[in-house]
Amino acid sequence: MTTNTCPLHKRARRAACLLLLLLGATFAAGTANVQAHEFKVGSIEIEHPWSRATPPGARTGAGYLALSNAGTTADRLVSAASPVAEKVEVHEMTIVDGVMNMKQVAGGIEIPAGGEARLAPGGFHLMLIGIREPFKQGALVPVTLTFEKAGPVEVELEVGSMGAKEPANDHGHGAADPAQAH
Ligand SMILES: [Cu+2]
Repeated sequence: MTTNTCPLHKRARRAACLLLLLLGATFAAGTANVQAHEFKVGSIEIEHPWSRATPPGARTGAGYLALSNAGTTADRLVSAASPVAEKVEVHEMTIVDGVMNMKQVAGGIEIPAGGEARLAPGGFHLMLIGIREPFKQGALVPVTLTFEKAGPVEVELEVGSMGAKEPANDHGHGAADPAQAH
């Protein structure tokens, strides 16, 4: 289920990446923009890490991202941490008899050799527990991901709207057009 690739989503993502590349070519500072959404460590690539805005007083936030492994051996996302949360756990959401449940994933999430793993609403996610302040739309939340083989890497979760179902990949008018937010 987690290795499925939604073609629509992928197309949107590709369009967003293309847009970022174009922006990068236009502005000298654009490089920083590109790197904010694509991270790499060893043979692992982390694409568009994102989160959702949290209501005032919320104690937890979630993190979503896509992982791909260009290497010839499998790797695992084993842990995560963030300076803005007391701890970060790798969770899986399941629905059992219509009841939504989530639990910590023992042993982390495998990214097969040449394959990918997806942390997305309704499935695997990062759970940031004990967040120090609400996540605001448009903010970047720093998270360190640690892979069994590739080691640690710092990424930033781009905070979307409270009900966002996918990353705010339309960098053309996301923050400038709040009417787009649900
Ligand atoms: Cu969770």
